Amino acid sequence: MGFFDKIKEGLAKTKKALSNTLDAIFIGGELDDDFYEELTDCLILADLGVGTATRAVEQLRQQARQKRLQTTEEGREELKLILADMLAVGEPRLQLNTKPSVVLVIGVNGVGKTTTIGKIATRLVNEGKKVLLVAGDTFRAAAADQLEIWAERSGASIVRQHEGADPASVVFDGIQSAKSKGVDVILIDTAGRLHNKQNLMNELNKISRIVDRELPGCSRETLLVLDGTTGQNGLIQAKTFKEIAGVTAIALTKLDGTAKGGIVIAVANELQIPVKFIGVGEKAEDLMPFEAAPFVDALLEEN
Ligand SMILES: Nc1nc2c(ncn2[C@@H]2O[C@H](COP(=O)(O)OP(=O)(O)O)[C@@H](O)[C@H]2O)c(=O)[nH]1
Ligand SMILES: [Mg+2]
Repeated sequence: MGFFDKIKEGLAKTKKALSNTLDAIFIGGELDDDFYEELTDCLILADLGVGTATRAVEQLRQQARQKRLQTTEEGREELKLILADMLAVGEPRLQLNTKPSVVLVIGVNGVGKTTTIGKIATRLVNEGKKVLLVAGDTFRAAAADQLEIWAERSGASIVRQHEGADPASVVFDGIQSAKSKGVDVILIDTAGRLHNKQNLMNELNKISRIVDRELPGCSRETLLVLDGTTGQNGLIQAKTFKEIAGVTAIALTKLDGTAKGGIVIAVANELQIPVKFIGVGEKAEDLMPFEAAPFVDALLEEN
């Protein structure tokens, strides 16, 4: 299945929720106040959020005036460009330029961190990279067991310790192992106990210091995983993580399970952090490197 079709499938619920309204708005009308008003409502319905939806429609009004657009069909094409532009913040791909590189994966419990790590590992191994998973979620033994299954499935190696171990110490072990085995990418899983913000911040800072000390100058990404089904709540979570951890990339999971796929645009636009992956299912192949233009095409195309 091609990229575009897979996005469409992943966005099926969103598209179903939007399709009647979108087609009613876009087919055969004029770019008048009613159109802009209905469009704003429709984008809010898709979970762009009031701020982002209003901004997008305001830009569309301006462009329509400047470019003398006449029809709603032209409006649709212009809106695609505007939304794609809103999504274009920062580097679209993980920057993994050193050997090893490090991806620290953070986010609250249940959003899909471990699964996303497994999926990314699968991709990287398929690209011929040597990948090591670090079981930094030591809160429950089951967390490391789950990561171990993904290691086996993907062909990555894993470093884990006992339940309750200091995550920074697991990371330290992981880095030593990576150095001795010539690993290309280290993916670090963490526990996301956001209800204890200070603890979480201390834990992530400690991990960060170990990485700095043991791998000075390495390429590193802090990937925040957000559950797409939590909509605007996820955005609030994201702001907190941005504050405590210096997030460089976002993975939005479970887009297959929500009618509110527009959250992707809200997240990128409000946080000014690039969405680098979207999750559209539970299997290894259900993670897509994010691409703005086809995403927006799929969202807004005629049904
Ligand atoms: N439908 C769907 N389920 C997902 C996706 N990503 C993760 N999940 C499921 O979400 C649940 C929690 O995932 P997990 O990786 O354990 O979350 P963690 O606590 O953040 O590590 C699991 O049942 C996953 O299979 C996705 O993109 N789509
Ligand atoms: Mg987990």
